[in-house]
Amino acid sequence: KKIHYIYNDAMECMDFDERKKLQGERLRATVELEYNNVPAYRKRMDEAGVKPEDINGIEDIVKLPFTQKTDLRDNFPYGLFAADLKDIVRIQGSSGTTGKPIVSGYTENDIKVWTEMVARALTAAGGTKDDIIQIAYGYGLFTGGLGAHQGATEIGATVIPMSSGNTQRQIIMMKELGATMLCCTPSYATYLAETIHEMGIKPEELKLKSGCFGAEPWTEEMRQHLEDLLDFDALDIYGLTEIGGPGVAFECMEKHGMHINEDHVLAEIIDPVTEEPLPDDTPGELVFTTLTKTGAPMIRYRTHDICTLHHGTCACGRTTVKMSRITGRTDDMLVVRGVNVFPSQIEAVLMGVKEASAHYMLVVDRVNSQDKLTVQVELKDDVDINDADKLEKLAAYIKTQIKQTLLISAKVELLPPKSIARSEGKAKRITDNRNTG
Ligand code: ADP
Ligand code: K
Ligand code: ZN
Repeated sequence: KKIHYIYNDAMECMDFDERKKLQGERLRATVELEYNNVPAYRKRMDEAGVKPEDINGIEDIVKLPFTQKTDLRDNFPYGLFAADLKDIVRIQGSSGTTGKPIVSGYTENDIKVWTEMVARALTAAGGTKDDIIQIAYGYGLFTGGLGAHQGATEIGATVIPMSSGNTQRQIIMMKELGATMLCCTPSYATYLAETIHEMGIKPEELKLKSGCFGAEPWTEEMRQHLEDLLDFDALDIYGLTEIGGPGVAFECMEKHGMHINEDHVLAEIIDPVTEEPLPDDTPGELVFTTLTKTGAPMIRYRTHDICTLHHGTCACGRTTVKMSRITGRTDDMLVVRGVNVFPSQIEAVLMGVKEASAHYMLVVDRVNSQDKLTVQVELKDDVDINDADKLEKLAAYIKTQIKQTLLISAKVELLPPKSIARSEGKAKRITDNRNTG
């Protein structure tokens, strides 16, 4: 039987109607704050003919205009801040996975809120003050390192602030210090786990019991791979700089969707084209409105992340809405000859092929005005790379699997073990050569 720990019962297990009321009040306050302090958003509301008085409950959110990533760029750096700089105590920035960097500002209260969101996530992963938490997310402008650090400190755990990189040293510290939890990107966790095995260290020589992995899309198959390698619980954690960093949503031990911290953010799913709200369990673009942020609040911020929402009471006792894994970000979606492809779909296929390692790259070229997708698959150590006949059959098999699952034809290129660059942060899974001359 799974054991569930909850950090803030009152907020995480709140009655549905009571929460809606709280969200409605907080939404109104946020809209007032934006209207009065952020000229760019006030202008947008005026153009849409909506005033703060029109917002009397969460149903009214559909009246409000969206905020886009381009708005953050156009108003860079401080144009969308609702607080005076004297009340801003921290700047964090997006890691710049796609395009120009953007920043967000946090008041003292925003930091408190964010810290508690991560504390809830770590608690759900079984974290307590008896834990030794190794943080291998990068520290810096990127929210991963400091976010996890603050949350781990909040629950009273012993923090090892390793930051990312220096893989051998990470592992020596993990073993010698007896780290019980690990926080980093899932791709770095995979790299660490595989290196642990290569160093001849057995999972039972470590004290790891769980880990919170996020900041990039990953799959159920990747979870299985990680849990097999390290014999622990690998949980998903989600967040983004614009809304408050990691901890916006997190998995409980049910491992079936991430609980959204609904007392602090309001989530919607919309059709990215028509911008109409979509019902539960229907995939669409995730949109967030912050409910308690005062530094740089965001109203109907379009994340470009694709997932589903599901309301209900979870077996863990939480009543907060759950979001599914992110299948991909629209920025990362490849359109190959009219078919949408996310790296996570290819990952799911490859993880089912026993000769394929967890490392891959999608390369897109335009040849004679036709898109061509090549899937580079790194082979596992034990595959005989000199057996040309076997490799040819294997490539054909993977090609068929991709065709059957994604309905696209891709060229499959098998690469020798260790030939694809490892990631210490967010993995790069796409090389798009189409617009580079
Ligand atoms: P960026 O990656 O855009 O430079 P951030 O560092 O703020 O900016 O990262 C936020 C983004 O990372 C999210 O919008 C989402 O695309 C991705 N992300 C974060 N956590 C997860 C997760 N658990 N699963 C999938 N994607 C995630
Ligand atoms: K300040
Ligand atoms: Zn749950």
